Formats: sequence, structure tokens, C-alpha cells
Amino acid sequence: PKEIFLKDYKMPDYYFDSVDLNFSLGEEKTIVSSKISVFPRVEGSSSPLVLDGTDLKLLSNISIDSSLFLNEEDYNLDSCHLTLKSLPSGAFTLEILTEMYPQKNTSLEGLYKSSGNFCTQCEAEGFRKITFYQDRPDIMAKYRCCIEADKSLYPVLLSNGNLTEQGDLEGNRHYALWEDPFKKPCYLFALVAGQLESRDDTFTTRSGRKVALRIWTPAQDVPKTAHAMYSLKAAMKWDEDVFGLEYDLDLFNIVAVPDFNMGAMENKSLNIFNSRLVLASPETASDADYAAILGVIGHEYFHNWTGNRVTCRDWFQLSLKEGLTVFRDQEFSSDMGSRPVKRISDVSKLRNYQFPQDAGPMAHPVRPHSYIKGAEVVRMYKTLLGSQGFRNGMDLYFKRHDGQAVTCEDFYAAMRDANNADFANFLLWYSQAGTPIVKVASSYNAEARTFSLKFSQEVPPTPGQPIKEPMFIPMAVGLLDSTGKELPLSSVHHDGTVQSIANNGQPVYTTVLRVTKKEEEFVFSDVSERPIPSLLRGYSAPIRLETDLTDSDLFLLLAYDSDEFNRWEAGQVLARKLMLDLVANFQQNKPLVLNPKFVIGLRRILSDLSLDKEFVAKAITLPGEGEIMDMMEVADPDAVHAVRTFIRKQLAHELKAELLNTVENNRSSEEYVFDHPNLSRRALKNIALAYLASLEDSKCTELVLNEYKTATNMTEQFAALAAIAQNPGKTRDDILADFYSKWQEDYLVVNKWFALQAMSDVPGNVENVRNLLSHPAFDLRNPNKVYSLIGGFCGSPVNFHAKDGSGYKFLGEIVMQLDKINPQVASRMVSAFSRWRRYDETRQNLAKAQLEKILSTNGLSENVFEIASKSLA
Ligand code: DPP
Ligand code: ZN
Repeated sequence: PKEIFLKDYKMPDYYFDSVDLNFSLGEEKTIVSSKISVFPRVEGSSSPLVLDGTDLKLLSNISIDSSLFLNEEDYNLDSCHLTLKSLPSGAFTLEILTEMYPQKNTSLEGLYKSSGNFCTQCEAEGFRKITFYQDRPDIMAKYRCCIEADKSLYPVLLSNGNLTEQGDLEGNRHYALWEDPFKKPCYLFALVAGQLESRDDTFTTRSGRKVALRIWTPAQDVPKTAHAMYSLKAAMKWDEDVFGLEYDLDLFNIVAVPDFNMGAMENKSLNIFNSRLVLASPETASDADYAAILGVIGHEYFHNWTGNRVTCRDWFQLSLKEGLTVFRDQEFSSDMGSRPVKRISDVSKLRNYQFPQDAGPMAHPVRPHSYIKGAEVVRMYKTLLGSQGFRNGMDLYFKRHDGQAVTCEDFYAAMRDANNADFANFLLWYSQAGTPIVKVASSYNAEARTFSLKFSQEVPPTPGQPIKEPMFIPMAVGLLDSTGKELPLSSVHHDGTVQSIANNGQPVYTTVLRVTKKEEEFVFSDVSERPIPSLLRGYSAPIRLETDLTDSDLFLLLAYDSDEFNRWEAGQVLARKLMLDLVANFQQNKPLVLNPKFVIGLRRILSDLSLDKEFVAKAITLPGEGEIMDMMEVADPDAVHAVRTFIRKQLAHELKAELLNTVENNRSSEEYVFDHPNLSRRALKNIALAYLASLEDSKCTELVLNEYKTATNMTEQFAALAAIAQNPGKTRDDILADFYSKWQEDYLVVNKWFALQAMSDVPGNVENVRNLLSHPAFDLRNPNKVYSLIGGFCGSPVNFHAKDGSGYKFLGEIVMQLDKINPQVASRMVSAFSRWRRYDETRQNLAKAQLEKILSTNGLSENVFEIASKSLA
């Protein structure tokens, strides 16, 4: 396969105006007829029209303007294209009849069956599996879709837009006609047919229009959709309040399906969701599930404007819609819960998933497809422009581009023009891959009362980009005095100019420095004592920051910084240092000793009742093993695991009294409520339990077992289960068996059970995971089950990276099996190998051998080929 580049973008030779689709759904085959009104971009052009199409059978003739039929020599059909020649010189209507086989489609792209129902997934290129079409997002057309099917098997027939007609047909069949008044690219097309029931509600928009809301699931799951409906209504209201964006149709449908490659899909007015992101009840879903549902329902809804009304010109612009919409859902969740804690979670994700990728063979810029970093780029616009400036930019973006397929530069230009802003080299964020490393050196001049920050930055080379330019880094900074109090900032000297910071005589405590050069100095004036700088407040740019802060500076920030993100970060920096030092000791066979200051710092946080409890839970959580391995020259999973386990136990031992108190004081008595105070309490109690369980003493084990038995919600029940499951032995085996027998009827809960065992650190766990493959509840065709069991296993550093290669061998075998079923899911799994060069030679050879074996497989999919070959390159 040939790689496509951004610079190769060509405008299409033909546009489509309207599309009429007719689906005749059947058990053996489905027949699709399409009628497209086509017009050439340049009048009188004689270019061929190239349509995409895979796994389709072309039936009968291709007709032009209803009367003319193309001769065999006027078109050419290969395995993925239908090329039409000798076309009329002006506009014309094209009709094509095809046959396809959804029941055989295990790739879950295009039209397929999930639990007996028909559904679709078209992003990015699934529509070509439905009918011959120009499957690219800059082709925007109005759709009419008629679905006909057996009335008993498929009583509900849904597509995008409004239902304009329905009725019965002969032979116990019926039909529904849907019309979508908005132009859209084909990746937003959707169809659902099946036995479904809905939870119905309404939302009245701020201009007074009443919108019908329906969430569809199999009948027995409807009671579990209350939280999803709540989330949808909250999202609709939030988008009006914060961005002035109103929903634009009279109906909004969400359908939950159990078999889905991704989380969810924003098809116009017919969102299709992985059921794990819709279904929740207090007994079966955890706080994390509730939060994910809120965020993703918001995310897909927000796409209606950022993605659907304004869409992407080509797939290199994916971040235009995803980066922006992830940013919007992050802000929504922040406003609904705790802003600092949400920021901490999002930054942890960035560090655990994005930065490792940035540093490996799969590194790529925000454009084409780094969602999570794309969201950081959008956040930087807001940091630079302020809330109102950002809103003005958004307003201009919609004013200019509603109904269009545009690029990241168009978004940039709207932000710039609405604010007359100077963004210097900001656009580099879209094109340069890799995580910038910024070093800071500080110095205080007591005589001049000035404080200087010298920044130097470097972006490491990535594949295809050996040399990098300096980036534009918004650096939010505040200064603390030696008692931890904020110092007011008066002015800053930079590049020969003085900029005052104080605002109309009002003191200002945080300012955003614009760091744009390889080396650059900023000097604060009127600084009364040597300050401790609080740098990169709120994590104002997605970089790795290396400061010259001493441990005592960091302990002061941990105790007093008014920026809660940085308060947490100070603790993390200390913990990372501590862990790396101990890893070195472990590797040299030196005894491990925990720095007592660290214990004191955590004790103070744990006992500070003025702090937000969810924040405390985050602050006493150690950095993940992956994060530490990432900072090592050669990643050593065994050493990192041993050290993290040692610190956890040591902390549990030293802080036992405080942890026991924490459990006592944060028991829930009343009914489950998903709100900030309640979920914070549960989060804190659960982490305390996990620490206590690591002690493996009988009192603590009994305490945790009791929590498990008395829990009335999944959050607490599962946390207790996980706490016990850390330690191998009979108690673990019994409780795991008990949990399965309780929940075997609920596939979403069973997936948690799979994941918990898969991720386990217990020695030799690969055998257990292998056995679970043949567990009656497991099915390689269901993506959620694969993500839980196989994905979960790859997340366990000790077992996946077992030095005997057993983990690698296991994954290699699975990838090859899975690729024949579902290439997208297989390619996600194979990416666990991509960072094989980070490990020692023995591990390198073992992982490389698996990648080579995968690559030599006959008939390997493009998806897996791409990841495996890039990993080896
Ligand atoms: N477009 C999809 C979404 O935003 C891709 N996962 O959820
Ligand atoms: Zn999205």
C-alpha cells in the first residue's frame, strides 16, 4: 500500500449534491441501491469519476440520468475502485445497485450485525463497504435513506435526520424513510435496524424548540440508560451556555451496541455507542464508568458542531474535529466536576499514552491524528487568548465555515483574526512530532530585586523529522515566597522590553510567558525575596519540563501552591525522582530505603481535611510503572515493578493509622449518588483500601473482604475486589470466583473481571490469561472482550514483558488470529510491541522475532502491516 501525504491533497473532480439510498436488509444478503446527483467541479470536464468500494458485488448496469446505461468498456471495476468513464459533461444522476453481506462482516466497519441487529460504522472509510462512493470527507451531500426489512426481526429502523414516511410492505416487511436536511460527508452516515426499545425524553433549546431525545437499547437494558440521558441533557445545555451552540434538528437518537471497535461515533443525529459507554447502574457500573459516560456522551454530542456542521477537508485534518471536541468534552467534565482533578487525569493520560508514542517509532505530529495532543493545542489557544478571546475565535470559525469541510489552518486563522493575535510559530504544533523538552534555570538577584527564568528548549528527533524548530510554548508562571504565599507579579523584562503585569493596580499572581526561542530569558522585577517559581501552571503546554527546583522547593509547592495542578505535580516530581533513585539501587542490589520526608509529605496531605478528597486520592497515587520506565535509558520492568511495590507497602506500613482512619471516615451509608462529594469520598476510601491490602496482614485483609461483602455499589465492590486480587493465594481465588458467579449474566461486569485478572502482576499470569481465552464468556470477535483481556494483559509490565518471552509469544499468536477477524482491533493490539527498542537486548530480540513473524503472515491486513512495519523500521 502506498502512503498518502498531506501535500498530495487534490480537490475532487466531481461533487455530489444529494444521495438517495435504499436498503433492503436480509438474512443472507443486503441490497443497496444508490442514486446520486453528481456535478463536475469544472464544467465540461472529461475526467473519470473514481468511486471507492470494497467487498461489494455490483448488480446489473450502472445508469446515468435513468436512461443511459454504461457499457462494460465505460467503467472499470477492481477490488477497491469503480472507475466511470465517458460521462456527460455537466451534472447528471448516477444509479448503482449493489449487494453486500453484513452478517459475514466481522471487521465491524461498514454495515454489520451486532447481537442480531444491523448497525453501521463509517468513519473513517467504512462507507465504501456499503456502496460505491467518493469516500472522502470533502464530499458533502444531502441524504435520503429508505430502509426496508422484516417487521418482526427489525421493528425499529433508524437513520440520520427526520423520519418522513413509514409503512408496511408485503411479506411481513416494513420500511422507513429518513431525510437529513444537513449536508454531510459519508463518514457521518448511519443506519440501525433491530429489536430495540428507547428511553424517551425532551430538551427545550434556548430558542424554545423542543427536541425529542431517544436512547435505544435491547429492552432489558433501558433502565440502565438514565445516566446517559442525564449526561446528554447536561451536554446540550452546556454547549448553549458556554459556546452559544444549539442543537439543529428535532430529534436526537443514541443507540447502544455491544460490538463496536471504538468508544462511540457522532453520526448526524444518530450517535452509535459502544454499550459500555451508555449502560450504567450503581450496582454494575463504577464511578469511572459514570464519568466516562458523561464525557463521551458529551463528546459525541459536541461533534454536532465541531465535526459535523464544520467538518474535515481530509483525514490529515482529523485533529481539527477530534482535538477540538476532546478539548470541549474535557471542559464540560471539568465544569460538571472538579477542574483540577480532571486536568490531573487528562495530563496523566497524555503522559502514559501520548508521550511514550511521541518518543517511539510511531511518533507523528498532531496532524494527522493525535487526538489527545490536539486537545492540548486547542487548550493553548485558550490559555493565550483568555476565555472571551477563545469564544470570539470559535464564533468566527462557525461564521466563516458552517457547512464546509476545512483545515486546521482555517481554525488557526479564525482564532488569530478574531483577536488580532500574533501567534508567532504556533502552527508548528500541528506539524512537528515529538514532545518538546524545556529546561529552566532560575536565579535571584537580591540587590536588584529581580528574579530570572532562563528557558531552553529542544524537540527530540522523530522518524522522518531529524531536525526541529523551537516551538511556541505558553508558560503560565506564579511565584511563592518562603512561607508558601503567592507574590504579586509587577512586571517582566524580556527581549529588551518591559511588560507590566499588574492589572489596573490589582495584583496578579499568574502570568503566561510566551517562550518561542531555543534559549530565552524572562526577568521579573520588584521581587522582594528569593521566590520559589510555580512553573507551567495548570500544565499550560504539552511538554516535558526539567527545572532546577530543589527537593525542599518541591515540598513547599506540594504543601502550598495555590495552583492545584502544580501542587499535585510537585508530589509527582518528587515521587518520580524517588522511584528512579530506588530503581538504580535495586539494579545494583543495594537495600531499598524510603526517604522519610516523602512519607511526611504524603501524611500531611492525607490528614489535611481542607483538601478536596478526589485531589487527595490523586496526590497519594504513585506515578505509573510505564511513566517511570519512560524516563530510563533502558526500561527495566522488573526493577520498576519491584520498587513501586516496595514504596506502596512501605507507605502503607508507615501510614497505616491514617489509612485506616480514611477508610472509616469515608464509608458511604446512603444511596449511591454520582456527584463530586460522593465520588471523591469513594475514590479516597478505595485508594486507602488498596494500600492497606498490600500489607497482606490478616486484619487488613479481613477489613477489605468486609468492604467487598457489604458494598452496595460497583465502585466500592470492585475496588475491594481489586485490592484483594493484588495478592496471590486462596483468598484471591475465592473472591474472584465469587465475583464471577455474582455477575456472570452481565457482560459489562464480566469484562471488568477479565481485565482485572489480565492486568495482574501475579507471577506467570500469562497461563491464567491463556486459559481465560477459552472461558465461555470470552469471544475474540467482541472488541470489548479483547481490550479487557488482551489489552489488559499488555498493560502489565511484569507479565507482558516477562523475560522468557512468554508474554510476547502470547500476543503474537493472538494478533495473527485476530487479524483475520477484525484488523482494526488487531492493529491496536499489535501496537503493544511498538516500543520494543526501549528494553534490554534479550527482550528486544524476543519482541522483534514476534513482529517479524507477524509481518511474514500471508494475507496480513493493511492496519496490522502499517503498525508492525513501522515498529521494525
Ligand atoms: N469520531 C469518533 C469519536 O469521536 C472516533 N472514535 O468518538
Ligand atoms: Zn471524537
